[in-house]
Amino acid sequence: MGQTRSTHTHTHTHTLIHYSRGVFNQAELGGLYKRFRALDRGRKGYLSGEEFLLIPELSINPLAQRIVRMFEAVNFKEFVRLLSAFSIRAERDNRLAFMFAVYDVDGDGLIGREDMALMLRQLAGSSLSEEDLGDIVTKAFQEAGPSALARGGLDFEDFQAALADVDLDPMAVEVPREW
Ligand SMILES: [Ca+2]
Repeated sequence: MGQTRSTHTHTHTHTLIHYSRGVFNQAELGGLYKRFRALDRGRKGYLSGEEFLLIPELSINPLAQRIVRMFEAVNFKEFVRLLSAFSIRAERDNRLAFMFAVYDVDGDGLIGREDMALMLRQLAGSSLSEEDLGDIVTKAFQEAGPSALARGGLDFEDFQAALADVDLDPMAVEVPREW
């Protein structure tokens, strides 16, 4: 890569640290910016889904496909926010909130039957029959409890409770300090 003029101003960096919810420091943001520029073919100022998945640490993550659908184009701010939510250093509730947003496919604030069916279909592809799919979703709802059943989906509190004992670290993607 040739040396390019940095567009970072001091204020901009502070905004970005805030945007990463304090997960990344200034030096790490500088590294991320270099990586972003290297992935951004043609200097568009954003990454396509395909370019985003060129990050090896992300391409092996099961959530990455879904995220690419959420963001057809990822600008640098979104890039920072996404990678910070994936970090092992992110606060648990921030990571859960991010996962919740990913699973709430239609964005209505509940993880409902349709959301689950869509997720499962994306993850399992055609290997899952409609009947199997229905069984899995029904079982998940029964386990989520009567309030979720009555509401027609898991809200964020249900989701937090359902994952209370789950270690999120295996789902984390740690960004290397040096790219
Ligand atoms: Ca939903």
